[in-house]
Amino acid sequence: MLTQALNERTAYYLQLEEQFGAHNYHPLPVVLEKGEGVFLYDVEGKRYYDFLSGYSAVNQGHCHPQIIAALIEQSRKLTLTSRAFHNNLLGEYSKFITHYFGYDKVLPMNTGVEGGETAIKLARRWAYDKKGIPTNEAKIIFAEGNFWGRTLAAISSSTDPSSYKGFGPYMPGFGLVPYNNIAALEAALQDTNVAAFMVEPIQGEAGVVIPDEGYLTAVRNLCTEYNVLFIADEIQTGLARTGKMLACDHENVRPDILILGKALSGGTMPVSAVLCDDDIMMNIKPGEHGSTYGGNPLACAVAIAALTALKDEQMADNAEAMGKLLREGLAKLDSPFITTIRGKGLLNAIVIKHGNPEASWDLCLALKEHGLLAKPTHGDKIRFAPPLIINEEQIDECVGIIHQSLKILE
Ligand code: IF1
Repeated sequence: MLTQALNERTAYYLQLEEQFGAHNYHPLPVVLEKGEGVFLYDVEGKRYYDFLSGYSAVNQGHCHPQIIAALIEQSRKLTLTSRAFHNNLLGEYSKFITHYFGYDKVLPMNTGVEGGETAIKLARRWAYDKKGIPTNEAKIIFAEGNFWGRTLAAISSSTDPSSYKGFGPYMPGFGLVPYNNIAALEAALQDTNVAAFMVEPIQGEAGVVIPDEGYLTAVRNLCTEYNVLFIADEIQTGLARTGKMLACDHENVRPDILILGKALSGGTMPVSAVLCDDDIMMNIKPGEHGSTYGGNPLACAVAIAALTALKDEQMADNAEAMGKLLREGLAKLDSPFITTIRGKGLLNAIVIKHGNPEASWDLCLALKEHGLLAKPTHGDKIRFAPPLIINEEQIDECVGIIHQSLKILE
């Protein structure tokens, strides 16, 4: 275990969190106070490349000028009306985002997990009202290794004990199939009570697991064949992260229900959205679903700015190009400690092999010392997911930082 003397200010903030906050996270010992574009700054004034991007919420870069401008301007005018009344932004935003992604309707929520909950409620309702599944018999199938949040429903579909263990009883009506396994999905769809298959086009939390080419196409075809809804959780993979606006665009497939979150607000506030066509959306009637903050005018203004920035600055194309450069640069390092380099666009992960089980944590501490922030997951994996505005020169510098930091493992 690498130990370092902590600066006084850093130690002060760590101690506050330690004493007064729940211990439900294990962050790197760095205290950030400022962000700008691809950079973060700590309370000691040190600058870092951000290779996490708020788990892909900050695709547009920290404090993106147009997003912040929209946030400030709208926050001076009107922030929340509740859905008891109309506001002059919800309609404009609904038109904007449905045209942007090509769906009839949007249902606005806040966090990603609420987007998932909403999609599942829509699927269940569709199953009863349209597909004719007997009341309370609808099943939702998920892929093993899925992650869609921390609510009781979300952990009920989880195969990760650290997510679900000790929080039962669990939500009934959920089933699992292995990820990237079409035969297993087809077998599960033989059950006529299946309403939907909910899946991430690339599994994020599982360690950036990319399915075989053709998987999403096959999922689409099977769902159509068996009259089952295809729900794509693009909360992490969507919004240009993987080199296309949606990860489903890599195979030109259109999910029946699309869930977005994270970068929909460019990291400024929780904004999520569920998109689908009328046949699914119109089964939910007034009073049957919603949230106090969902569709608030501040969120609407911010989301329009966040989506506009993605297209105006061609962030999908940049993610595609910079992702290739990053993976090529990492491969050229030819490190004996990196067994795998994988990813699409700027959603990447490396797998570390080392005798010391703390190796990836130690590597992240070394990266921090050299000015790059990344976080280990599942022990041996490190995600490399910088904001999508990173340029070639910066990628080169970051590969250099990674090269230098790997020496700690020798
Ligand atoms: C945490 C990882 C990322 C998600 C997908 C829904 C949600 C998420 C595909 C829920 C959230 C998070 C939450 C964050 C860690 C994180 C994560 F490390 F688990 F794998 F992003 F990579 N669908 N992902 O990835 O969205 O309700 O959180 O807004 O600390 O739990 P949320």
